[in-house]
Amino acid sequence: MFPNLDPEIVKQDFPIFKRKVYGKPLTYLDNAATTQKPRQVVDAIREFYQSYNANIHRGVYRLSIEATEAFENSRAKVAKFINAKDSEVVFTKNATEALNLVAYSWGLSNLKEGDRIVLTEMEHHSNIVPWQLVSKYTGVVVDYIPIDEEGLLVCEELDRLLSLEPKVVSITHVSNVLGTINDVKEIVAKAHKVGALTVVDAAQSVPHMHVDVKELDCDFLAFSGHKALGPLGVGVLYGKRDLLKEMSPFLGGGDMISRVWLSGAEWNELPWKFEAGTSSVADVIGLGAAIDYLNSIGMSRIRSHEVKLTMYALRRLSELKDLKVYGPKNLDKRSAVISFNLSNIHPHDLATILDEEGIAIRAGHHCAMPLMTKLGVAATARASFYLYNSENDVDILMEGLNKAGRIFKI
Ligand code: C6P
Repeated sequence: MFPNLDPEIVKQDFPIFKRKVYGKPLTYLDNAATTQKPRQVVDAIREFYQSYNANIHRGVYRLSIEATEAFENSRAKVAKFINAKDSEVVFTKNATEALNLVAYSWGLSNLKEGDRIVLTEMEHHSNIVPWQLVSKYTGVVVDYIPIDEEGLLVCEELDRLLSLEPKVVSITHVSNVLGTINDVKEIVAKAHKVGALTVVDAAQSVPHMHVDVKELDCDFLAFSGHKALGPLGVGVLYGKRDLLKEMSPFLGGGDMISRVWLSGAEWNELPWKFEAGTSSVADVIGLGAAIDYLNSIGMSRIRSHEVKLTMYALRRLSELKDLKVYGPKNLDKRSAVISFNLSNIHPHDLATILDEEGIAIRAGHHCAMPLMTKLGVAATARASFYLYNSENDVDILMEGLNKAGRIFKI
């Protein structure tokens, strides 16, 4: 057994926690939106620009060779992290672009009017709108698996929708609002039984728990580097090699071709076929450093730290009367994301009061408007934790919420 993770020690690796917000320490609880970056990631990016900044896959000179090696080395790290082959890891701008890549490149060539796609009511807009666009272009029908009172998928409805033999099942691994962890492995197995292609939005899972694409057996999986300690501007699409091979490119341009004539072009090998134009090289290298950092701590330690912290936060939040928490009660089925509403205080007012205390939470619809409609609210407040958050951060949040309660006289 590894010793428990000590968030106060972890915090020392994150320069941002040295700053003050309105003269107070920063209490950062918006990790589902983006995470802070450790010194090791910032250093890797600085090192690239200071020592070997060059374009990749093009130059035969030393700097370009070093940049290409570092870039491809990051790919290998990402591949190992999720148990994929290097050629199955495509770098994109973010999870959103990765999901759009599947919808456009696979969806538009393989779907036709009357076909069905299954999503869930808890999806982020990034896993709804691309499929709605595909529906507009092709006439496919989009079905949604409903959620129950606790924010869990209704299994009977999943089975009913699968009996209609959809061509695609695209679901989130972890909800960015409810924190629900879906049993992706089981859903993928069921979807494959009816011949559906499976897509997993892993934006909120890969940074927080061990995710193995072979074990899940999903066809595609998407996530963003910036939610996993990496820099903004780089995301990942994993795809099974045979599927990626058959697909047309998403974007055309430099680097994604092997030959071009005036009358046509031949595509590059995988994965470069899907990486048109100059990549965000420094960010990819920074993501590699982020993965090294996560590995040095260990994903299972991160997950167990978050489970304990979520349990503590839920217990402390339950002290507040008139506070409604959304999402599953069972901690095995929830991540370190807690959405809530305090009495009738608007989440934006709440977030503003907390901000004065140096506390960063998110308030709004969280890019999940259909889910807000289902929950019967316009918005929620949301605190989301990561490896550097501690019980002390939860206590500071509680003080802030108590202050808001006093201001609004609840
Ligand atoms: N959710 C949040 O505050 P991008 O923007 O492409 O890096 O990630 C999109 C995305 C896709 N799926 C899920 C489940 C997500 O949570 C997100 C991003 C952020 O909840 C920003 S809206």
